[in-house]
Parts: sequence; C-alpha cells; structure tokens
Amino acid sequence: MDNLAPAITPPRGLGTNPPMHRGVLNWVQEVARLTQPENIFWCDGSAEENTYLLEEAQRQGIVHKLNEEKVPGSYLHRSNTNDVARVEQFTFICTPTKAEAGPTNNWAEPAETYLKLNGMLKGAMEGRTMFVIPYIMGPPDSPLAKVGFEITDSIYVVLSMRIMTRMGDVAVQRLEGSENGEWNRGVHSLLDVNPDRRLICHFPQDNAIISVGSGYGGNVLLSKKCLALRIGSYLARQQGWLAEHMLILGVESPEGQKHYVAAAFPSACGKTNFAMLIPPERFQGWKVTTVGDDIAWMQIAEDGRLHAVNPENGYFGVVPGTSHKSNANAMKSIERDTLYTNVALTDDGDVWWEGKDGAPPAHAIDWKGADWTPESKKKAAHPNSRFAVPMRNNPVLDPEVEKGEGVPISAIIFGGRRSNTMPLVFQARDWEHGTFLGATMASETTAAATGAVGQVRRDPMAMLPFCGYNMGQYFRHWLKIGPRLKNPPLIFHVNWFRKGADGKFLWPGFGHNMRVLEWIIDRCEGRVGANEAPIGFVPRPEDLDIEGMQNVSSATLTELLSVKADEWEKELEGQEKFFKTLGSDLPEELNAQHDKVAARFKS
Ligand code: GTP
Ligand code: SPV
Ligand code: MN
Repeated sequence: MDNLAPAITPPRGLGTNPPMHRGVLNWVQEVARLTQPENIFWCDGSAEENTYLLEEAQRQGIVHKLNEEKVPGSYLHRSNTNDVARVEQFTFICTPTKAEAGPTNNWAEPAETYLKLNGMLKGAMEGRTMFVIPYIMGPPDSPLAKVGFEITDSIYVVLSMRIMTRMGDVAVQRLEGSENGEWNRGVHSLLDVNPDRRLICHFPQDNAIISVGSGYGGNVLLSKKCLALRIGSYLARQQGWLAEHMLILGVESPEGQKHYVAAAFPSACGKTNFAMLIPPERFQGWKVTTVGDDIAWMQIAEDGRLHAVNPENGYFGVVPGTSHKSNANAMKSIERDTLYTNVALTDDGDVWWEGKDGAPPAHAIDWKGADWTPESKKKAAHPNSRFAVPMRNNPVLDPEVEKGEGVPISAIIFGGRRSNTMPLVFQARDWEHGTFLGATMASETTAAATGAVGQVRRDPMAMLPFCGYNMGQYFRHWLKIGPRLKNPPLIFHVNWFRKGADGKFLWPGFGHNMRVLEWIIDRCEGRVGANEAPIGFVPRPEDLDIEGMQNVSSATLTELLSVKADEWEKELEGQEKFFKTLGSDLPEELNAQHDKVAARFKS
C-alpha cells in the first residue's frame, strides 16, 4: 500500500473549522509555511468526517475495507515494510543539557535539532493535505487530562487518533476552559518513509514533539508514547504525579469487594492480556475489568491514596497470539470497528494471524502484500502487527473508566519476561523496596521495537524507552511519592515467563494469572501467608490456589516459586552494573536496598 497520499478535496463544510485559539492558529500557520501543504484539514472528530476519511483512505489504497459480514466496520493497513515497530535508536529527548535526559536516553541539543528537523520538514507536505488533530488525553473532567494537537500528513494517523484518543471539538472546548492554557504541539510527517530520515524528537521544555520518516503507531500516534509517557513523565515530575507504562484493572471478588491494580510490563510482555483477564472456572464469581491496557496517569488524591486514570480512549494491541483461548475479551473487542495493521488478509476479506483460533487459511496475502500459504516459511502477520480499537468495544470495560479523579490503586505490579531467576510472584517489603524492584526490572526484548529479540536488558518500571528525563531523577521522584501517600499501594513483582529445563514456559499464564492476582489481593487484605526470602515475600506453594490446573504439579509450582542463590548472584551483579551507569543521579536509597538484598543472601 502506498502510504504517501496526494491532497484530498473534501466536500463543503468538512475540515474547514479551525479552533479559535490564537496560539494554535499561529503554530499551524507556522508549520504550514514550513511544510507547504496543498491544503489544511481541521479535524473535528465527527462521524461524517471519519466516514469521509475512511472512503478517501480506501480510494488511495491506504486502508483496505474488510468483509463487512466477518469484521464489520473494520480495515486493514499495511505499513512500509521497513517501518513496523518503534525505533529506539532514532528516538531523542532534546533537553537543554544532556544530563537532564540522562544516560539511558538518546539526547540531542534542542536548537540544533529544531534546525535539522525544520530542514527535513521544508516543503515536506507539498501537494499533500495537512491534518490538524485536536485531542484530549484522560477523561475530559480529570484534573490530569491534557490537551494536544497533532499535525500530520497521514490519514492513517487521523483514523488511528480518532480511535486512540478523545479527538476533535471536545479537546478545543477543554483547552478554552483550562486554567493553565497548557497544550502539547506535535508535528508528524511521513516524509518519504525512509529509515535514514526517521527521527522521533521530544522537547519537554516546550511541550513539543516532532516525528518524521515513520508511519508506525508508536512513532507517529504522538498522543501515546510521546505525549502520555515521555512528555508526560517530564510534566508529572514537575507537577507531582506519575505517568507510567502500566495497565489498570479492577478485580472484584464473589463477595463484591473491589480492588484496582496497576501493572508495568515492558512492551509485548502481557499488559493487554492481563488487563482483560478471564478468570478460570475455579474462580467463579470473580470479575476482572479493564480501566486501561498500556498507560496510567496517577495522582495523590484527597483520600491519601494513589488514583489512576487511563489517558487513552482505545487499545493499540499486539495481534499475534490473540485467540479465544488466550484472550476472548480482546477477540470480542476486535471483531468490529477495528483498524488492523500488518496482519494477513484472507481471500474472503477476513484477517488472519499466527495464533488465531482455527486452521490457517489455505491462501492469504501476508503483511507485506505477497501470497502466503500454510507451507510458507515466512510469517503471515508481522510479529508486531497491531489492532487499534475503541475501548468501548471491550466487554469488560470498567464502569469507572471516565472517572476524573481516577480509581484508587491497591497494588502496583512490576514484571518482565525472564526465562529464569524471577519467581512467579513476590512482594516488596515497602514502598522504597518496591521502587527498587521497579528500578531493577529486566526483560527479554520483543518485536515491539526494532533490534534483537530475546535479550535480557534492564527496563526499569518498563519505562526505559519512555522516560522523558534522567532515570536516576525519575527514581528520586518515585521515592518522594510513597511517603506522601497515607495508604500507599503494596508493590509486587511477577514473571509469567519462567522456563523449565525443556525450554517451555512453566506457567500457563493468561487466565491462570488470576491465581497470582488473588494472592496479591489477599496480601492487600492481610489474609494470606508468605515466606520471607532475601528478595521479599514469596508465597509458599500452599498460599497459591492451583486447583484445577492440569500442567502445574506441586513440583512445578515449587520450581516457579524458587529463589536460586546462584541465579540471584548474577542478577544482583547485573543490577549493580546497571545502577553504576546511572552515576550520581541514582538515589543512595536504591544502592542501599541492593546491598540489603545481597546481605540477606549472605546471612
Ligand atoms: P504492548 O502493547 O507492546 O505494550 O504489549 P503488552 O504488554 O500489552 O503485551 P500483550 O498483552 O499484547 O502480550 C504480548 C505477547 O505476550 C503476546 O504474544 C501474548 O500472547 C503474550 N502473553 C501475554 N500474557 C502472557 C502470559 O501470561 N503467558 C505467556 N506465556 N505469554 C503471554
Ligand atoms: C509498546 O511498544 O509498548 C506499545 C506499542 O504499546 S507502541 O504504541 O508502538 O509503542
Ligand atoms: Mn506499550
């Protein structure tokens, strides 16, 4: 599919209403002078607009309409084959000093970077339409909500932003009524979708983002990783709240007692799946509901607890592996109104991917647009193929998802993809130790970003690619939040991905993660035991309910919960090495936590 579209000529009345906001108007004019679009389309978020843009995107071959009977209201987009994931090596934090970005971020000097980007953007939209997208992140009446404007020359971005954010006039109204007048300016241009001219640059001081040369979600839906996390985390530190790469779920017991939990797992490590979990049969009467599947904005509320909102309005989820067996709620969500990217197209206009229920089709068009049969050695869907779907489609959407002050968080869970070392679950001693658990998180890399897959790397709080400032300072910010909470969440660490000697996962995961969640809730309620290990509180085998599990024997459970001194010796070395890279910005408390764990192993 050719993603570089010529200018569109909308019918009268569509795309012609600019917001009456001087700052926005001036900025748009400035970008238009630079990029020289044929025309400007002001998005209002209306259904008519969406219908028109979908037709136009089809006409230009940017999206393909799927079979209306099989997947109503749904479309397939293929991104450029060189452009299928986030590009961390081309992602920059442009703070005045390198120290502000810290050693874990790519840094570039702001003035020089603006100059360079302006050079690339000069005339970049000639003969094309420039879209201006107003949007809000967060429930509109939330004190945490943020307004952003994204300029883009990609219809796919407009269609996606309408799903992923609260887009259109609602954002303009919010900005007009806002006290501080704060808004994010995002500029995106596909250029020629050339990896050599691909840059995702953040200017936290200016609340600004410029992204060029890509058309892939995480690089171009500037609301998501760019605003909600990189710029968000920067603002959160200034303003005293937290912007985190976390899902938010509600869990209700058969007695009707409800808790909310937030969990940070790195990209493609199970957030969407956990957020939509369906409890196994044994857990009759338990209900899990989704507040968010990727990002949490959390503030200290009047009740002295940490409250979280999901800033997004939709899910941009990993497709491969999604099935009725692994995640029936996701399957129900994506059976209509879905914008698919880089999955396979069947001959009857349906979509297919590795891990979908049922037999593979005898023939399909793969994510690159080539013929595919089950005999093909290549994947039909890209491993990082995605769905974008409105959160309203989720059958287990939490009723409090629009609540402005957010939902009270009882537990925070950190977790990574680790073949060894990390037990299925354990609990931190307190907030400071929990911050240490988050700070030392590591995970095997996945297809969500370009680069090698399966390599263990430190990914503190799952924020390594998303923290908009110095990681050591970010830890300091975390350490300050805990003591300000009257009733801080308990902090846990999980690992669904531990493997046995045969190289297979020891834990079946997915719905069965409810068993771990139950232990976590019971810990919050103080009604279940644990063993005090050097690393924290680890459940004893009898503390976890494994009744009805076929593949988890008590020996397997013991293995899943084991804390092996030799593995931990290596782990502690890896943690120390990582901490050293952070230099003097690393809070002393975290070094002390590290030494305490090491000492506990020795005694
Ligand atoms: P991003 O959208 O990239 O942030 O990913 P995510 O954290 O939401 O991950 P997601 O839930 O989409 O899962 C990613 C991959 O992990 C999929 O291939 C899932 O099938 C797999 N996965 C999720 N949960 C589990 C689990 O409990 N066990 C195992 N073995 N795999 C899981
Ligand atoms: C992730 O990579 O963590 C995602 C997908 O959630 S993206 O929006 O591309 O960042
Ligand atoms: Mn993510």
